[in-house]
Amino acid sequence: MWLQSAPNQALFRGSSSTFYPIRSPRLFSTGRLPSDTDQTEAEDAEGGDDGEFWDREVDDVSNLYETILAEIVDDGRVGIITINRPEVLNALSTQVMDELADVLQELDADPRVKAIILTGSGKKAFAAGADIKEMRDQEFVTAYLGRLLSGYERATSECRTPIIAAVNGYALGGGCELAMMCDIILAGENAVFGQPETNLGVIPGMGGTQRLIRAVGKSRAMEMILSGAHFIDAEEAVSRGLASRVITGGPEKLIEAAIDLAKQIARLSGPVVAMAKEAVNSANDLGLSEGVKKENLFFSACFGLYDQKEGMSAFLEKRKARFENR
Ligand code: CO8
Repeated sequence: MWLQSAPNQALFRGSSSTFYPIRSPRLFSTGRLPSDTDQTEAEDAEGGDDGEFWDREVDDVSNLYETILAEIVDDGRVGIITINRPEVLNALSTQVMDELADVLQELDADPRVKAIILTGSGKKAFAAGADIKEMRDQEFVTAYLGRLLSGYERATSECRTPIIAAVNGYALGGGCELAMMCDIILAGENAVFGQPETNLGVIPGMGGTQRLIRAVGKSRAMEMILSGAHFIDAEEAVSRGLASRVITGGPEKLIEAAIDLAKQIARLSGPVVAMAKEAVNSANDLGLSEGVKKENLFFSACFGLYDQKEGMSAFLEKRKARFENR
């Protein structure tokens, strides 16, 4: 688990893009998680959001992962997961998928983390698909009974925290599927989405046949999957609704935009955002009337929250809401 002891390699991306050692909120010497109120008071006392809050007495944390980097930014509210195999265009090996599933579970379980960003390292790829070298010698029985590369499906479907894919470069095969399993896709100007599996004698294996058709329509999805070609660039991805925005200016700008978006989500009430996410995702799983019923139930549930009273009172009193995630 990444929030436990070992030589410190994990990184903390400060507001100025400097890297600092992670100061894990789980390891506060008080043995409890600080609430947002604690944090705001601490920030106020220390003159703002400059990271000093995290310099209180805590243990350093390590990153036990070998194929991904895990970072915490925005004072613990935003997690960034970077697939870190640039030499093979971030190909998704079993180890990558296991580590992704594991860190995602960790971040989702951390009550301070309100949004998660998933990206790939280097300038060329988000992920160029499952690791072909690793897959080549698989047999049917080992792939089927071993649930080859299937851990992430569970990890994302059970994740209540919003996940933003920052897609820089190739998102092919499993990489495209991985991006589509996230809640929002931001496309760097060089993003390329495609499902070239048929070229390799296989078909998409992580939801591509189901999610691509919903994202780009049957004809375009069929064209891509059956031909293994005719990839989608960033502009087309946005025009078809596969991605929400194109971010120009390179990988740094893309990450900045993803962090800005994550921060906007993170300042809201955690349970409200989680219910909104689940309600929207239900549209893919349920029929219209069942989906609307579920939405209505969640909507009603919001009125049991302190944050609903706070949000509406703040609006009427013309002040900023201070949500407490309850
Ligand atoms: N697996 C393993 N290695 C890869 C992969 C991959 N998917 N993609 C690239 N690499 C390696 C290359 O072998 C190369 O390594 P080396 O330097 O040792 O030769 C290195 O990355 C750089 O790649 P290229 O030299 O090919 O770079 P180019 O800029 O010339 O081309 C491409 C970039 C077009 C992206 C090209 O690398 C390519 O076509 N890659 C394969 C794309 C692909 O077919 N992806 C689908 C894989 S199958 C799949 O994803 C099934 C999903 C099933 C579900 C799994 C869930 C995770």
